[in-house]
Amino acid sequence: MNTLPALTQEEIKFLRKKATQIRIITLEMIGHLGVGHVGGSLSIAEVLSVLYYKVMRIDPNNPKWEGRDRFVLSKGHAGPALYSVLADLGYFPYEWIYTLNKPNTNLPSHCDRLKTPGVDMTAGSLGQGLSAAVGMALAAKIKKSDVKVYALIGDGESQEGQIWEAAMFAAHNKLNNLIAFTDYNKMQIDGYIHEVNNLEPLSDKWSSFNWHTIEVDGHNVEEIYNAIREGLSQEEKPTMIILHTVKGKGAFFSEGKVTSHNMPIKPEELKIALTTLRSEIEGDDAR
Ligand SMILES: Cc1ncc(C[n+]2csc(CCOP(=O)(O)OP(=O)(O)O)c2C)c(N)n1
Ligand SMILES: [Mg+2]
Repeated sequence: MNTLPALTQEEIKFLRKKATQIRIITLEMIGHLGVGHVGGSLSIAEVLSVLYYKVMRIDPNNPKWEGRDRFVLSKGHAGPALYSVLADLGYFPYEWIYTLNKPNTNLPSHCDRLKTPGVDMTAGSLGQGLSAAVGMALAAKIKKSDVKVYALIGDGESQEGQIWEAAMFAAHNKLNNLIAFTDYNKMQIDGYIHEVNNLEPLSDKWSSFNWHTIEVDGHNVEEIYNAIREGLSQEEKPTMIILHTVKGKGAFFSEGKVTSHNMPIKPEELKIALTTLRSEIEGDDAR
């Protein structure tokens, strides 16, 4: 059943601000290291904001709580965006962000559930995370638990065959406790999706695999939230929410650029980008 109330204007403002904060922390983290997966991290700030600050049942003080909702970042190279949220929520000391991908770090470039408190699934080998999420959702059904499972895949990742095997199995098992998102930023590591291996018609594909499918502006927190509400009210089907996004969103050196996939950040560029994002937050507060 749909148990989420509609968002208030205050909540919308709060979630937008959190998305900007996620971008700030992500850039600080990658900027401190000097290089990283900027593009695919910045494109998912809004969906992470909605999930972690409004939708998911979680307890940052108890990351292994059996009754928590699960989140699988199947496109595990976007780890820095997830770490930003987890750091902000206090899953681990904030200073850890300055250890990203360094020797002996707890924040590796790609997500590792054995290293980072709050990370529910190890990922990085594209195509596998959705299968793990399907297994988690099936396990919850078998245990008659009300745990919900959320999974985020990339559009380039959707070119992996394993995604479609997982899609078929989730629908077969009527996993209405599973909500997945596609970060449809139209780019992968080697270039534009439609040039490498076209996914269209993507929405029709998911529908024909028997998923409830919704397309939204992936940078609009209200649209994302309402799509999740719709997904949670499904009685028979898993839900795929296709997020139309812009790779590298929010920083002048990365926004809309294929080169943002894994890029260096110069200190002077970082400074300018952070100033712009911080002024957005102040502007938002003034509205
Ligand atoms: C199985 C597998 N093949 C190749 C790679 C190398 N790889 C890392 S990221 C990436 C592109 C992913 O594109 P997409 O899913 O669109 O990610 P995003 O645009 O969100 O960064 C590739 C091919 C990988 N990690 N796993
Ligand atoms: Mg992509």
